[in-house]
Amino acid sequence: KDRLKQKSVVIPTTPTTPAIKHRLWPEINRITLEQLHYARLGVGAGSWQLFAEDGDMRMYRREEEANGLVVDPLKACHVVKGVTGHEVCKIFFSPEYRSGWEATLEDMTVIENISKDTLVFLQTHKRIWPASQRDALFWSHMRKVPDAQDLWIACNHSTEHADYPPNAGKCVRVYLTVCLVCQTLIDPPKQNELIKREDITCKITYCSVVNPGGWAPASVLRAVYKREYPKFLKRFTNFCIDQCKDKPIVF
Ligand code: 6CM
Repeated sequence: KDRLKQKSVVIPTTPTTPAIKHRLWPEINRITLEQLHYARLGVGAGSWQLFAEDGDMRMYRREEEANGLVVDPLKACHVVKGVTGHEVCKIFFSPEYRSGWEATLEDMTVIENISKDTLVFLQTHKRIWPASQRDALFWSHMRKVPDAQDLWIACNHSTEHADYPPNAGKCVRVYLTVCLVCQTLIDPPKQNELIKREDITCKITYCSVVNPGGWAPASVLRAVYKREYPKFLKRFTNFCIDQCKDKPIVF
């Protein structure tokens, strides 16, 4: 009887965040799960072309246009030692770290604090000649993936806000869907309390689709992406390593 009692633990399959009461929740939940599925497909299916490689980092893109604008989907994978998936997703999600790794950023404001795992951001990005400056308004959500081993996701997706209409000032609004999916691997396998940073590896998948929202010359944009995405992933992962070293491991 006691053994039966022990086994009847309820494992939540839907998140228990207070964000579930927010009007955006159905969209946040749907896009996050879609992005998780899309990231886990890898680059086997679809005609992904490798455009950057550095150590364990691989970056792939597909050339696509929508209404004459470049919207090339990007997928990248990387393997980083000494950090957990939870730590990496937390750093990607949290506003306090953003200026430490986001090189294209000019300004960032949290315009809505939905819950500790769900925020709405307004960001302005540095102007890239000869196009207009861009801004982005998006919700951002992070969660642990249930029924999987140490798997975390952070997902960003453009949204609207009555107080911040698009294209009202000097900026053109970009539209983005981005996800970062991270899994912690432990080698050699050990009990929790004995694990050191040198025993952990984080497998990262980053996917991004950005619509520039208005005129931007295709060749310049593709050249910018080719330069900026590898720079971002290297800078971001080095930032994570640096932030986490000498701190207790957060699984
Ligand atoms: O995912 C990344 N960063 C997140 C946190 O900031 C978030 C933001 C993404 C914004 C990406 C838009 C950048 C602006 C693109 C300008 C395009 C128009 C210029 C015209 C040039 C001719 O998801 C990392 C994003 C790394 C981007 C390289």
